Amino acid sequence: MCDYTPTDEHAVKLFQGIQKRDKISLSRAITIVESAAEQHQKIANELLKLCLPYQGKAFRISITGIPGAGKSTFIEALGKLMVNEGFHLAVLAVDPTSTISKGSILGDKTRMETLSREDNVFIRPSPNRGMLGGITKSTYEIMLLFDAAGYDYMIVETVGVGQSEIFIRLMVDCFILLLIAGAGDELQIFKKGITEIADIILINKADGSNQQVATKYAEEMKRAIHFLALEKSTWKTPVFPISAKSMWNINRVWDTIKSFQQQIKASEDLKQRSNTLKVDWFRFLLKERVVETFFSNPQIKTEIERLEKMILNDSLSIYEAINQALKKLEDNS
Ligand SMILES: Nc1nc2c(ncn2[C@@H]2O[C@H](COP(=O)(O)OP(=O)(O)O)[C@@H](O)[C@H]2O)c(=O)[nH]1
Ligand SMILES: [Mg+2]
Repeated sequence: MCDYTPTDEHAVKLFQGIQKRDKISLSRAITIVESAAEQHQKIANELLKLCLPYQGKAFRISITGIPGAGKSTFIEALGKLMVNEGFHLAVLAVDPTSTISKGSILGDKTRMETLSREDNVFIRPSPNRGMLGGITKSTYEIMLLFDAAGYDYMIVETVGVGQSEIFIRLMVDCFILLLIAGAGDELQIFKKGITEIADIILINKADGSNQQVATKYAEEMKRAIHFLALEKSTWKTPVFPISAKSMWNINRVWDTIKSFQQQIKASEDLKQRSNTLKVDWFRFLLKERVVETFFSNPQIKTEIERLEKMILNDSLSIYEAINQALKKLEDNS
């Protein structure tokens, strides 16, 4: 299956554990992939090479919405249906408390207590380092580990902030937007064009006295986006109300996901989109890596400090300082 000859024993051991879907091996592997330490990166590279032939095995879903929209509650509800049908599920959860607690013990509260007890489910709370609302540079690589572990579905929970939605969209097969009626924020989301990149839009908390409002809001949004996306692809983004808490319409979401999955297989334009997204994501990560390599170089760091001092005492223009910093990069290479 894989003609790559591995050299690192540690990576091979982890890989074997991952293939058995051993949760401890998976957790360790994720920690290594996320680590910036040089010896870890070496193992991570070996490990990811071993996993590469399995890329794309699992169907990738993202759930995006503002904090409090009910993403975790929804994942727990949907996850139950997946598990009931015998599927294996991996979740990357964003923990809203982890920014406050700075990754302390509170960071384990993902509010998916029932789901996390299932044998066929693996939940990893994201350390949320602030980049792109829960998405980190390692997210794509972690997904590759899940592919190798033979998960059928993976769900990434993300908080929609700024430009992050676009990057999340690049990484998954199915982008689900979770909104709540009357939050005010969704208007802003709407304007930013996020609805155009969503594959499924759900209006959550459609229960009790809120059900009518949520249903009306879903109808309005459906009309608006279908009007905007006249000649989009073969897929017409479904919009409907749900209640994650009372499990209302969650079956309908699950059915919609499955039919979207079928459509991706069958339709050329959706396949094409997925390939474009892969290349875009590669370019994005490459840019990130270039910036990181540049700023972590000790000589460049020293040079930048020197240049900043000169900018502050007006002995150098910003433009000239940029040229000098880049010159340092050329000298180093
Ligand atoms: N009434 C109602 N409350 C919900 C629903 N889904 C989530 N909640 C509540 O909304 C709050 C935030 O939910 P959570 O899943 O943590 O949101 P997240 O920040 O988007 O992950 C919690 O108090 C949930 O119990 C729902 O469908 N109906
Ligand atoms: Mg959450």
